[in-house]
Amino acid sequence: MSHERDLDYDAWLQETPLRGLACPPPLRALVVFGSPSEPVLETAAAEWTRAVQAAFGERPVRLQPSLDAYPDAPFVAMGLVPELPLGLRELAAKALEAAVSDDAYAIVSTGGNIAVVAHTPAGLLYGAFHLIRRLRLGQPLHEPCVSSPHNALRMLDHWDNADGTIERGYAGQSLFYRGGQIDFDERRVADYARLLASIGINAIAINNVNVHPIETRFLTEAYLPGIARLADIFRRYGIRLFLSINFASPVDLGDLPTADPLDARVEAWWRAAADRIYRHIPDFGGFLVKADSEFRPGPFTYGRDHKDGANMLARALAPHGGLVIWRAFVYNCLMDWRDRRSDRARAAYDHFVPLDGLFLDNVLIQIKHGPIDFQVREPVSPLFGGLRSTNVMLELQITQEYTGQQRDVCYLAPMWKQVLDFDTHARGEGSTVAEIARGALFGRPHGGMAGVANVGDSPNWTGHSLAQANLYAFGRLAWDPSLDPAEIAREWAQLTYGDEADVVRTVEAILMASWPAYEAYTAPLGVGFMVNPGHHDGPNPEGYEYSKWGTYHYADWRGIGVDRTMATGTGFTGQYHEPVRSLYEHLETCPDELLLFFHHVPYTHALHSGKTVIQHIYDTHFDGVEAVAWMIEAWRRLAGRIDPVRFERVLARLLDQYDRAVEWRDVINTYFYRKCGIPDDRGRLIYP
Ligand code: GCV
Repeated sequence: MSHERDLDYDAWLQETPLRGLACPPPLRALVVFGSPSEPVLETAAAEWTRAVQAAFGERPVRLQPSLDAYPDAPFVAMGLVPELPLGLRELAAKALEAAVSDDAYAIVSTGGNIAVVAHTPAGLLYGAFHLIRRLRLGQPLHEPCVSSPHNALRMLDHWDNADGTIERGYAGQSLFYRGGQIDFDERRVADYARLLASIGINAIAINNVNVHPIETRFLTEAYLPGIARLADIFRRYGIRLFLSINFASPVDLGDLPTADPLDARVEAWWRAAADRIYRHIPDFGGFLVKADSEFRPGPFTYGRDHKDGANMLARALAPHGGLVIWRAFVYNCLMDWRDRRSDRARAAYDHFVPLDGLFLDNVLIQIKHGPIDFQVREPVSPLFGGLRSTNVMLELQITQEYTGQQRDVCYLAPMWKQVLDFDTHARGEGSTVAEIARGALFGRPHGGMAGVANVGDSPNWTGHSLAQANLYAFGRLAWDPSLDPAEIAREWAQLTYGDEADVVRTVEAILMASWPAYEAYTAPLGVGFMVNPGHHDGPNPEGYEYSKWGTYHYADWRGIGVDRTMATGTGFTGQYHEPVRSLYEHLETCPDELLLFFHHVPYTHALHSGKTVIQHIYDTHFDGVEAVAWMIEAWRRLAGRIDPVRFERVLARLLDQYDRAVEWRDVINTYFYRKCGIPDDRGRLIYP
């Protein structure tokens, strides 16, 4: 694919010349201190060289490193600390003194030279991308800085299937598979890996957590050579490969009559499987496991629990340094809507808190950010702060399953930021999800963040071009959760569309308006799940109301919402620490945006905003459509200032979004009007 044809392919690593700028002298030369046979270090040098050449049309001269003398001409250096010449080595060691992570880097400036320094090749790669970002953003290149990732694991979970489809994928087919085979375009996968490395991603699970018969065979000699070729590509960009596994593999592959985790034959089987994988992929990351969840097999079949299952796999991987990432998305998906006492929101906590402290040190429990399932608004899962002696990881959904399916723009960073900043009070004030997920709050050896990937083989990776911002923001927040989502949006807009101030401001404004808009025209006040069953797109207020999935809102002619209080409801609020528990327990203090998640109230209930629930519903649904109309107008004003291909692609999506928002507005408003018969106090058209 040629770059002229589709600039979206380069995403935030655009290669357009930086017009009007002469190449600053140090950028004309590059000197690398480190073993030339180290592939990640070579990637760092190659990326920097490529970026300078693209920006100025000049390829930096590669100078030979010397431990005794600096080159005469000014230069950019990239080097591993022990390999640096003495003066620079001391400077680098000092700069990196406080940085605990192997992935940390520093930029130091010596005379007119700029040096990117790190303890590891991966650190250098992240440093190189930082310098590239500065170059494209027009920031001072010499400014000293040191950066260390907040999370050790910064991971993408692909829900790709071997047949080439992607579960909840909205951007084409898999980049890795076709027709049941490992089948990929090497160049494309490498381009993907560099996008990921540029935002600090260092781990990738390449197959769906729902593991089907073909992917079950990924552990065998039939598939491992192909998987190893993928691992080779990602390795060059500092990314370790993980596989999702089927807990029943020993049975499904026909080797054993049981998958009981306490059966010695089963343990030996997994040990052999791990040994085999590591023969092909020496730096294999480990297993991602969905067990006893949504009909996936797991230890429950044998009367065992999650700890038995996870620890058995952990013992198999431990000799190789591998990890087990065990998902907490476990609930009864055969519920009865008639039973008002049972509550899916409680499930993860009820399953896992009794096992706290019993998991081995190379197990992490991966927790979805909310207690239900990636809705446009949910409270934070109380499992954060509930587990104290277990490694945990935060799972976010970059792919927009419930947030517009990459047909609607919905920039998710502001939502993620609220999750990361949420104070669980598990150890008093300041016990944020960000500190828990990284492992710091409870002094855990492992932690991190995983995002369910939103890419496929579509030419612009993500279907909706603006959905690239979500992938970008995920990586940036996983590296540094203190970043401001608006700043990330601005940065992304400038890197992607160039530095015309008006373009950057407008794209930022559209992105920042998009999550509130999506929430406004879809499900109100934290109630969630008013979508069509199965594909989860579009309005269907009772799509799941009488189903087995446990996602009910209990709307009747008087009111709506789920009573999850301890006083009169399911007791879910009791899973939080004080003062969060009381905040949610009481109607008077429960935040408006989560009201219907925690309480069942009449339509005439007055919110803190002063509006009644029903008037809030009507108003937000009209406002949400207006917000989309505003986005279209704002985007249209950028005509001629963004290349036509990218401009038209986004415009088409926004126009489609308008129709979808109207559909949501009318279905939801009519639904509630029919339920309660209360008219809109502003007399707008609500279909009877
Ligand atoms: C991969 C939701 C999604 C499923 C997904 C599941 C999970 O239920 O709709 O597609 O399965 O979550 O996270 O395991």
